[in-house]
Amino acid sequence: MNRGKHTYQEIMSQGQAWRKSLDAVESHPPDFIDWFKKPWGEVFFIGCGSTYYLSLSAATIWQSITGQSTKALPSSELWNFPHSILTDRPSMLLAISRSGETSETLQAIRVFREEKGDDFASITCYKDSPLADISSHLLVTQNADEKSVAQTRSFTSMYLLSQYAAGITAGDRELLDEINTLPETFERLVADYKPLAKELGEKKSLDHFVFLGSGVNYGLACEAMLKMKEMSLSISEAFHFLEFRHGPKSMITPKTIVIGLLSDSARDKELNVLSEMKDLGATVLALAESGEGIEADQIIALHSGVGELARSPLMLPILQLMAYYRSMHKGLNPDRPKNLDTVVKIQPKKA
Ligand code: F1P
Repeated sequence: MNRGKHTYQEIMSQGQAWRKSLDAVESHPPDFIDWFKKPWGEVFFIGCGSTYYLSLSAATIWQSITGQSTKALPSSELWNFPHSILTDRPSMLLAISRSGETSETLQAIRVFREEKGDDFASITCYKDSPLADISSHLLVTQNADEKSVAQTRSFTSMYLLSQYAAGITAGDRELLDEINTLPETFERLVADYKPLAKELGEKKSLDHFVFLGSGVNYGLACEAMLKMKEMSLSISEAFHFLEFRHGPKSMITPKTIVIGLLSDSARDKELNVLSEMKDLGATVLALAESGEGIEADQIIALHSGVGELARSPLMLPILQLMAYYRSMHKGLNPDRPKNLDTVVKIQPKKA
């Protein structure tokens, strides 16, 4: 058995997948840009698991640069509680799904269409899927489909397309130019920090992984937490940076590693949290644009040269690798995590 072969290949090919997806949308821009630009009263991003976490970060970017009021929700919330979510304001829905087959996402779209009509768009990795079939406004990644259960290159490629969609909607050429530099930065980052991902992933003395992020980085902290759980069956949690002080820090032991995805906007406050956790005995890993002024056990300096919204996909690859190496070191198969399926399909109850 070639344990972990697919996961490793999918993580390492992310830069190429990003390049292909960006080149494809830039050479054939979607014909519904004007529809994106309508004066929506509310924009909703939905997804499940990884794609819900993607939605959290994508919604932050969308609102920050388009100015449209934007929320992210698990698909199941919109499906089951539409009246506590939808209002009479003109609303656009953006559904994200790697497979394009997840029942909750398809059901949420059905409910949205019943309540609000056909103003929805989708981002997926599969152009031949039930989601793609019903979506007249569709963005599809290139070379980002996966054999593994846990999303890696599919996540970041769909996330890049959401950044692209926000950029064209806002007419923000700077953001579009910035995301175009990410594939190259990815290659450098992985070359520089793969050994650190292996070292930390294989550290037997760690048994509790805490991922902290705020603003655009919160959804990414959640996704890193999910990767560690799915691939390596380790106790992992994610919190908004400053929320960690409000109770969860009581769980810190010498076996805890606190991994901080630092923003620019709240950097000083986030650094204070990391110092405090270090004083409480945790190992601290910081990911930031630069390592200047950071006191941590280890630092991953992105040196992307772009703004915090554009650079955010770069937070993930080294953390995905850390989860991969931990899984391999524990003798598990990261391609096929325990108890999980690639797609969750809810079967109707038999009468
Ligand atoms: C979402 C998802 C994944 C998870 C698992 C089950 O699927 O929840 O995040 O890792 O594989 O499916 P999708 O709607 O994005 O295809």
